[in-house]
Amino acid sequence: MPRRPSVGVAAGRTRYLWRMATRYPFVFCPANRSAAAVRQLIGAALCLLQLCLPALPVAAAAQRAPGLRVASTPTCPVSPGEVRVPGGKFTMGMDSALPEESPRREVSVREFWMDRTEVTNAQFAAFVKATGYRTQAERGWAGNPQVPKELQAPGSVVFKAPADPDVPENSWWVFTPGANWRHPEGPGSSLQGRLQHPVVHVTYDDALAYARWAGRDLPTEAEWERAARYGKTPGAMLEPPRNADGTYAANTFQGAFPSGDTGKDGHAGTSPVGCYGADKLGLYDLLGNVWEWTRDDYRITGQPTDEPSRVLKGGSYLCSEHFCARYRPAARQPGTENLGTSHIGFRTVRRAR
Ligand SMILES: [Ca+2]
Repeated sequence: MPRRPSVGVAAGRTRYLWRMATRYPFVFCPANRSAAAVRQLIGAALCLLQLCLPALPVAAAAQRAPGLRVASTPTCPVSPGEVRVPGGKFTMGMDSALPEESPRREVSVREFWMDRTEVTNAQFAAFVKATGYRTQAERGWAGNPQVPKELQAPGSVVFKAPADPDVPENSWWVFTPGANWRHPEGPGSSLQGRLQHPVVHVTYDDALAYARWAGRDLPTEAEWERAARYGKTPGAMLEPPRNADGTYAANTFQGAFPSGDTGKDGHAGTSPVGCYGADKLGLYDLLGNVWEWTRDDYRITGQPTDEPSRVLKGGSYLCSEHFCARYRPAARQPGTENLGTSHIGFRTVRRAR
């Protein structure tokens, strides 16, 4: 049985995370589409184990974590704004990859305009300055009947890569009091050097509030996948994102997951938006960097749905070829609506009236 913490906020938060993890076992967990079933089961078990550890002192540890190093390049040459995504019929989903991507089916979307990049910390700061908005992680969960009182303190879930490879693989994700978009690794961390990185630790409602303020919306899953598939070859639907010359086309994870992010693609942890070149539509970072919220409810056949979840798309800087591998257009996973993490962000869309 997983070890249970004994006291305080950490214990309560752990129960909440445990409930989500057992319901949506891949919310925080990597999966290897090419691994044997037994390896997937072991991986899932380790993920569940790590969610049962108490919160740890974070700031100093996070600064040591290879996966959380601040990128050395503060900005990349990209303009803000939007690009037009043509409407039409297209094939969505896959039958030859992960089960949740099936069935492969033909759908159609109307034309829309999508943010060229993920919403950055600078853009989110402008929204907060204009509106005084406080995110869920800053407010906490007081009064939410779904969250036990002892774990309603403000905070968020932070990926903490073990600096020492001998550290047991059971502390990758830690609920961190005080973590939020301003303090991505918790107290002691800041946005210094990261204003052009995608905002993280935002819930679905936080993202939607920003979109509404901007006069826009979050994409549906079909819209997001239409954009991500546009102009790509069938082979690109299964392979890691690469340019024609073999260089990296997205910010993903290289090395031994979870402790050995080498940053071979130029960045360990999140990167400034726009560092990996635009796709055929002119969009950046649809794959990799951070997962992106969509409007669609996430349904899991045969599992309870009392923890509202939305579809996340695109994978993140934590997706490697050996774990996760969800840096593909059809890949998807659930995100619990009222909980952000250090690898979930968003971008917005505008539709014709
Ligand atoms: Ca990377």
